[in-house]
Amino acid sequence: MTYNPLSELSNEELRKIRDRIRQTKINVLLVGGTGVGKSSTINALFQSHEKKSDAVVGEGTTPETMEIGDYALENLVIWDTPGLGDSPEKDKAHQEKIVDLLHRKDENNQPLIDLVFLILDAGSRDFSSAYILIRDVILPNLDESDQNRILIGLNQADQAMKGHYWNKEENKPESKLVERLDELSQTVKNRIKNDTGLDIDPIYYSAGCMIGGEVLSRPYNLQKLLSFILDRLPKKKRVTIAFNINKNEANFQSNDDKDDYHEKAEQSIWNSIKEIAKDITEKLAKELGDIITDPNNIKLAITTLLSLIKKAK
Ligand SMILES: Nc1nc2c(ncn2[C@@H]2O[C@H](COP(=O)(O)OP(=O)(O)OP(=O)(O)O)[C@@H](O)[C@H]2O)c(=O)[nH]1
Ligand SMILES: [Mg+2]
Repeated sequence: MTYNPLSELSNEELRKIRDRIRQTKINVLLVGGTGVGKSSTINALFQSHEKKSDAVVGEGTTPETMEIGDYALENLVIWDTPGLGDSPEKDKAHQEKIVDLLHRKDENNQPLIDLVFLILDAGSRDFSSAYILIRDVILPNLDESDQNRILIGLNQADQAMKGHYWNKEENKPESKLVERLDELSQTVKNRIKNDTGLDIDPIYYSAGCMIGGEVLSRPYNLQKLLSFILDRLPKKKRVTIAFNINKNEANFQSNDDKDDYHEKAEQSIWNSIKEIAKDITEKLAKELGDIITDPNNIKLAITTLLSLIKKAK
């Protein structure tokens, strides 16, 4: 028998938690120039998102995909806006779409968009259209209380110096590239602070690159990115992300060592589950709190809970 940290919870309690999670939707608005790696980022982070219709229809999908389809694909909505910067006319139309989305409300009359994820290409020198987008399009259309909903990613960290100083074997930047990436993050941060007064720390990462099944570069700092995404979502919604994470754990292995991003994300998801439980009963929240006295058990508790919830249809 494997150890089940949640064996003391009743089916009734699990069902209630499941129903809350099922009712939750996360909407992410993805913005950025053409080819910065918006699609690659989403595919690396999340479970076969682009196969949404396949998974829902169920034709030719594995049972696993179907299972996720029941929860994840219905619960995580990515608004992948077409790349900006192609032409002024097209940009104007895209901007209108962004403004419209930012003003939409969900069924609880809360802003529909939980997170605005702006992706930049770390290899680029010119971020002027991104600065304009934040200053003139995104910020004026967000309530002041929602300004922490913006996340900036600097993708293609491996290519920030045209591929130089990227240690392929260890899959991480050499010190010269780290310096460049830190400098770049600081420049973007300062500029946005100057323009808008907003404090945002951009995260540099690589979504990785696969062409024709061949891995040309592996993902980097994705677990860090994930933990920052979780941080910016409303607390009770964070657990929903857990259903959507890409099962390919290798994608999340290489990260900078400034923090333990796996632990951070697990903690965040567990707290989210406890917040949901608190809404059900204080007693349930306390039970969950009592279950985990050893932080090393959090991961197991989350996995167990998620699989129990999936089974308890
Ligand atoms: N080396 C490297 N290549 C990357 C990375 N991320 C994306 N790419 C490559 O960059 C190209 C563009 O990536 P996409 O994900 O299609 O970019 P996009 O932003 O969705 O592009 P549009 O939808 O056309 O605006 C692809 O060839 C990717 O494989 C990365 O982190 N490193
Ligand atoms: Mg794309």
